[in-house]
Amino acid sequence: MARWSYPRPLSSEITPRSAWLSRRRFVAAVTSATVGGLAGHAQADALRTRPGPFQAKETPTSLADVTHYNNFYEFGMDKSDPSTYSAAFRPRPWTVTVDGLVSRPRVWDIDDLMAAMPIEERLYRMRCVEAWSMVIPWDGFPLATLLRQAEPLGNARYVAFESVLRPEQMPGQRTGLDSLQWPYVEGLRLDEAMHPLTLLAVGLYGQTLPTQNGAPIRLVVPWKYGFKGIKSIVRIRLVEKMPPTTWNRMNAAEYGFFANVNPDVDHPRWSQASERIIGAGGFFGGGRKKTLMFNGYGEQVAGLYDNMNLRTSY
Ligand SMILES: Nc1nc2c(c(=O)[nH]1)N[C@H]1C(S)=C(S)[C@@H](COP(=O)(O)O)O[C@H]1N2
Ligand SMILES: [Mo]
Repeated sequence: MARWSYPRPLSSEITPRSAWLSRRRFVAAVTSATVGGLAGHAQADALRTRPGPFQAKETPTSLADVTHYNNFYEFGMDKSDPSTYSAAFRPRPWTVTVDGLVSRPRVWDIDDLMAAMPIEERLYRMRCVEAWSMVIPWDGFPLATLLRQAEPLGNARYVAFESVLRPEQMPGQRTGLDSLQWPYVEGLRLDEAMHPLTLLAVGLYGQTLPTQNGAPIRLVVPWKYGFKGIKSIVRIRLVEKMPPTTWNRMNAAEYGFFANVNPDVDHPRWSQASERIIGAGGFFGGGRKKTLMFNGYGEQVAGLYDNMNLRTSY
């Protein structure tokens, strides 16, 4: 990976949480020129958001960790690769196609989409399948709002998502990660997709999404392992059959379609009973906690799985 020669972001571009908190008080008044380039890369602009429901109680992970400890294999396999190698990625112009089993298919320009949707800020816990976690203030809108506009047909049962395929800007798509079969794809059952917790994020910490976090638009499903949160989405398709998903296709024994956070069902190679909290307390003690069923969102989502055996449907 070292042969890629993208510029590294300067540490001066990284804003600590304290600066974010004070900035939030006047964020509506500042121009994008003032806040441009805060986290990650050039496209960051202030977003107009309003506080949404579902606020986690935990302290948010620092903006530096949220933007420098990432999984985004299109930009490499190490946690630092996405922030390093995504600088040349251009999330404009961009369209998101909503089609398949709907009455009103549409190709949305991303800016029209962001203007049409009410953007809320929601502090969500995120749990990666690799047994670490963060708490991230996402800015986005419910996926349900977009799907309702498309008017799903009666035979639509699942939603299939597709990431952008752009090897000229995504070095990981040019290397030997063949088994992933680009583009990255993901899916949800329609009732999961319509759940009010399921978010399409267009920003975090009050600014447009940094490239390494999935600019310009990505999925966030907080009761599922992080790999369900597909980044840089170009297509959302309503379908009848359960769609293929990237990690399940690569290794079905290790990564299921549902991928609900579940401390009682271990990954074949490690325990899911606890998680390392990124940015808290280092490796010795302090920075771990017990993992909660559905990542702590059981009250909201357990009913979706009443008739399912979550040991076999993992
Ligand atoms: N297109 C795409 N989306 C992706 C991934 C990826 O490699 N490619 N990685 C997933 C995984 S494994 C995780 S944990 C989250 C990480 O999101 P973050 O870097 O914003 O924390 O993105 C998910 N979405
Ligand atoms: Mo992950």
